[in-house]
Amino acid sequence: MPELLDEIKEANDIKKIQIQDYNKLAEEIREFLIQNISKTGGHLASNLGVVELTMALHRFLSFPQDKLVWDVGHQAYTHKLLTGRKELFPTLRQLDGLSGFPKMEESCCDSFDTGHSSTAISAALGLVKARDLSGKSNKVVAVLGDGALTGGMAFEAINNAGRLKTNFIIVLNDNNMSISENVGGLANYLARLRTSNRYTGFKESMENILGSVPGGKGLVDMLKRSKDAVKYFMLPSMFFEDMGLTYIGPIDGHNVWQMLEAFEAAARSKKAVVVHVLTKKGKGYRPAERYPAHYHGVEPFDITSGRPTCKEKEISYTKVFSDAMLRLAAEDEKILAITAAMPYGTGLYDFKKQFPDRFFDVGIAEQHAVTFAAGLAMGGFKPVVAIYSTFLQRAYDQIIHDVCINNLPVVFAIDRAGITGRDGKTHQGTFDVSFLSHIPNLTVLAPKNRYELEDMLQYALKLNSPVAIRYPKGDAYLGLEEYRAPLEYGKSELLHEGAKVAILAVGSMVKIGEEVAAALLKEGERVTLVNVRFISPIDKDILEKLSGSHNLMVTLEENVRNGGYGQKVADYLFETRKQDIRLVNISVPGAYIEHGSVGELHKRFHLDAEGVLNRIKAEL
Ligand SMILES: Cc1ncc(C[n+]2csc(CCOP(=O)(O)OP(=O)(O)O)c2C)c(N)n1
Repeated sequence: MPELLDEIKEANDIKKIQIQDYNKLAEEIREFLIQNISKTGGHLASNLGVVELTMALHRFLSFPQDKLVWDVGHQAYTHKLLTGRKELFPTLRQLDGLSGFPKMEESCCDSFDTGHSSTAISAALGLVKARDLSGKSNKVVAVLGDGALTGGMAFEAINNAGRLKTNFIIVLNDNNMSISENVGGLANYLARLRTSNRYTGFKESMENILGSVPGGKGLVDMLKRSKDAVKYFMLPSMFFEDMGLTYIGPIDGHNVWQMLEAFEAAARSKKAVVVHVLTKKGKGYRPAERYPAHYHGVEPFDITSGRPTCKEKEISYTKVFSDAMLRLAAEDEKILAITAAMPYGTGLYDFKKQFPDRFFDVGIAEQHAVTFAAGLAMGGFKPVVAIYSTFLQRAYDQIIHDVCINNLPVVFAIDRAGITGRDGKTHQGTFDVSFLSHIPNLTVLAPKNRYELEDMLQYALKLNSPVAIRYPKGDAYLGLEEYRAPLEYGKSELLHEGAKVAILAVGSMVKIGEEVAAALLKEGERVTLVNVRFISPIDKDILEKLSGSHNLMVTLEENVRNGGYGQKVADYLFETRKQDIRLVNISVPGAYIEHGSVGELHKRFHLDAEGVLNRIKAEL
């Protein structure tokens, strides 16, 4: 039974616990997290790593007046525990339950809703300026990981923070990992900083020694001011300091006492201060310590074996993409693969192993990934950029300005398109049709099943212009295998020909359309079913044909209505003066969709077969 944790009923209660009991409290928190996440699933390794860091921050700050901004926000479980949300943990990431990310609606101690990476310094810097402008004196702290620091926005914010003349604390939680290994020059730089304890020790002892001898103080000051090659005893912390920030570290991120000292020192500064803490991802659960990437985000699992408790998955779209990439790349050495820090999630890990020279993990840098791909394509290669729908939002301008204006053969493999489930509103992929399908030169495709994803990837790589293929999270649909007509540019696929009602389904919704068509057939209604295939350009010929013989058209898509496929059909009917045809647009509501399982959310928004069937029947 957790004893100390039970004493924490609301924010700031941690201050009532003796600091010498903090190790026991940390143990209780870890046990609680492991027990709970093993049942609900969630972000395990990152949360286990920041237990002491969060405790130290909660000892140091006063909520809700002080502001704490978590980058990404996947590591805020201990923060939730320490702000009175313990009882809600059994509902973590469940429909209408506790969110897996910071959420202001849940608690006044959450300062910013987050989910995407590398935003914390910018958001917190805004809070600092707002504080100063309104004459307040509360503390503001941003916490970001070494992975998040590879995102361009973090650098943009540091560039601005360097000019600050008031206090702002940035905690760099360095666990030497993004989801997978952290990449690039920055990872190397942090590795040098991490091993610089002896430099810190050396710096301090030099200061002490020199400071204690006559005239030594002046020498220390002179050395500190010196811009010469020795640069303050060759400390590798120069990057932050040269940018105008103060650097403190590296500090043991599992030692609350040391962190508190560092935070107190940082709070005295009239500048932005980076406190560099070193933590172990997965700490306290052996499998997560050994395989932090694997245990970054988990399904419910058995604590003893570490294995998932849910049933074996069928083959996912991600796996279909992964295998197709291997096959196609073996035949064409021009094919390259790019990920923004998600080699596992996007299914490119096998590609990395098989073709290491043709694989690029650019860090959490979606914008750079896209323009980098444009350069590769300009240089004669065929890059495939695999990015989740939600994270591709970042690269809207790069898609237009760098890829599509130059009409370059870059393929966007857009995984997690549509409703993605438990990560909630920051992670749903329900906008990509809207933000991609109006871009000139860009072809936008959605496969109905696993076979079509394979065909579309092969087709896209031959097209010699930009192509986006969107496919959903989870098991690939294996039905309709017999319908495998070759892809023809701009043409949809007619699956069943009926009368009166035509269902036009996009990608993942073809499966639902098929179920609905079968149910209606049982009731004596033979409907037409179209697999849209091309979201852009749309197939006007099929719309023309169907409008001559049907009086109800139903579009199905996992995207918001605005800017979706259904609106393109509406526009076509309007332009061609076919207003006598009734059009029903079934899509995702134009709101931010909270967490829950994909199935539950489909049901809630009437995107399951039953919901669609009822809607059509109501129209009939
Ligand atoms: C823009 C964006 N791209 C990708 C992701 C997916 N993602 C979530 S956490 C994470 C790694 C973050 O690493 P780090 O900041 O070091 O935190 P850690 O999990 O190691 O604590 C990534 C890539 C994201 N949340 N946002």
